[in-house]
Amino acid sequence: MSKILVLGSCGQIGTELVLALRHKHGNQQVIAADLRDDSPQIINNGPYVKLDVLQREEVRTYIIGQKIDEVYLLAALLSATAEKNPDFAWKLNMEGLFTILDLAKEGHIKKVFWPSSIAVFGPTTPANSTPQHTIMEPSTVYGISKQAGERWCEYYHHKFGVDVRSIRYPGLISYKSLPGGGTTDYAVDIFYKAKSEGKFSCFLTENTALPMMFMDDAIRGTIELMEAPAENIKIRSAYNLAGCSFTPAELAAEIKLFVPNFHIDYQPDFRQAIADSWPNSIDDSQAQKDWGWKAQFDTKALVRVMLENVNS
Ligand code: NAD
Ligand code: AKB
Repeated sequence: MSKILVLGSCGQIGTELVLALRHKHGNQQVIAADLRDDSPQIINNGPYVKLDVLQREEVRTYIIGQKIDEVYLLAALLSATAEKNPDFAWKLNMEGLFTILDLAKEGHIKKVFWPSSIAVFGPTTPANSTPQHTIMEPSTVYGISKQAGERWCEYYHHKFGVDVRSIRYPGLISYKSLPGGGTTDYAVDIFYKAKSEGKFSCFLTENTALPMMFMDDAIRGTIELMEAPAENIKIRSAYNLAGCSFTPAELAAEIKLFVPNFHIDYQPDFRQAIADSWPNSIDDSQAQKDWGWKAQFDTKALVRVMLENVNS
């Protein structure tokens, strides 16, 4: 039985990933690790350790001592927060990755998951149905760190045989945990405001289309990728993965079907430039071909589930 460590486990993805992995492998097999300890959902139902991914020696000692087989490295600064603190974003987003890749290279870890993002694409990338292989000139510090991370993952795989796997997640929509400082966060916040106030002020313009995905699809995709036979994983940088794609106006129109008096207005801020540099939609045919990926939630389905589950 594999012993799994999720680093950065108390955030938007980690909370749901830990629960899903514990359901699959057993609670004691999946260790949650974070700087934070304010996520009772995962801290109370299995092992938790306070770890700072920037403390390389501490992380090494813990992973070697606990005989960890698989690491999911989620700790990072997301796009909007990273633009406010570029030096630290680069440090956090890169140093933890090297610590984990080196442990895998030395044979201490068998498998690594490290998430990339649609932020690896930039203003010169074809914006519609963005292909797996295309122009990648990211214009944000977050995107630059993700693109560099992808290159290093591929390098460690080819050069040292490290079994590292990755997904370019779109904006993730969830109700079990809140998002942590991204440009796509509006598409979660809108549901809380629709239910509690019946109105929402959006920091992107009405026609800004972005790739998005419901969290259940993202978690299932992550686990399916990690369980796929190694020989099927042809991409060792990161896979494009598509869920759905919508603009704030299209999302608001879907919400109005359930909340008829819902009102949205638009007050774009610095996040508009980030969103403008990202694709509108993603071509994920390579992931479909290599390991059978298929999204289950379209925009209508995720709107219904979100409105049923967010607290007003
Ligand atoms: P999040 O901000 O919600 O969670 C990150 C977690 O990492 C937090 O709990 C935080 O406390 C922890 N952390 C931060 N610094 C740490 C450190 N030094 N040591 C240990 N833990 C630390 O982020 P998320 O949305 O869960 O994203 C996880 C990963 O997925 C990130 O790499 C992110 O770039 C990537 N991603 C997320 C999305 C999305 O829409 N959520 C989309 C694309 C990619
Ligand atoms: C963000 O908006 O920064 C993230 C992402 C798409 O990487 N949700």
